[in-house]
Amino acid sequence: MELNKIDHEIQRILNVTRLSTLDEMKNDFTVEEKSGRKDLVTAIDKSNEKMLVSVIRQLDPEARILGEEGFGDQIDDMHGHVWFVDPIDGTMNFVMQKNRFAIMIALYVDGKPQLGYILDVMQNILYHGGPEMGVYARSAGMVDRRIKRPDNVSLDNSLIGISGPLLINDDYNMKKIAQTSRGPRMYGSAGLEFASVIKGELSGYVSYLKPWDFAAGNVLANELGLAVKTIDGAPLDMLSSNVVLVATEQASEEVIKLAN
Ligand code: 2AM
Ligand code: CA
Ligand code: CA
Ligand code: CA
Repeated sequence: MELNKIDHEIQRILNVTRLSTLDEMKNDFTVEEKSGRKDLVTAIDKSNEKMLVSVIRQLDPEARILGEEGFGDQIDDMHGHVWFVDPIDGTMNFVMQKNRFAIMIALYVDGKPQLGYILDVMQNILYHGGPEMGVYARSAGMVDRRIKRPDNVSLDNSLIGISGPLLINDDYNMKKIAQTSRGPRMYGSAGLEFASVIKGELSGYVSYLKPWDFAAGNVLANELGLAVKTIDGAPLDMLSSNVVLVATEQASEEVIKLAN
């Protein structure tokens, strides 16, 4: 199937998944601890992932799918069509706030970013795009609005997103990085923090993340000329955990210098 037809179908299924999420949220749903009380999964994470995986398989017979909750495939290399699915990004926010969470999908072909989607469920804003296509945000009932490349702002003139654990533990000199900025921000959804960097609300975002947390944001950030690297300044490994930094060129250089 052509890329733009796949794109259209993914946008459609994201909306279906959003509606079923809103519906299931009205009733009680199971919440389980994964590694502990700060790491949760709900029945809705699981049902979303099952639905998205089954639709992607129908759309793209070549698909190999890496999903957080394990309903996809075991993936050891980036050959061919590799999809990433995060059925609810910000599960803690979802459980505690019923707000500030996203559904994310990304497609890479032979390791190259192709399509990325971050759906802010409660605001009903879809961030999407890919190489040579541009990056767009679409609010409910509106047309796509093109997102332009954010200004190359410096750390001292901007806000920076830093994940809770990194800042609390002062890993990689994060307190100093926060002090150098105009202030740290902490949203609890990697997808929505990537979206804030893409919109130019934050000069950067840094967090320890898994592939499904950064795959979609990486597609969109790349297309807008933002730097996406590990905190050491190395390229991301798409198949393992990374301390990810997405930032303007200027802020990226400054953060990497302060962190190492
Ligand atoms: P998740 O909700 O899909 O698990 C803040 O917790 C952000 O970091 C969320 O986007 C969350 O994604 C992600 N994250 C990555 N690893 C995490 C972990 N071990 N515990 C909690 N959140 C994690
Ligand atoms: Ca999780
Ligand atoms: Ca996530
Ligand atoms: Ca998740």
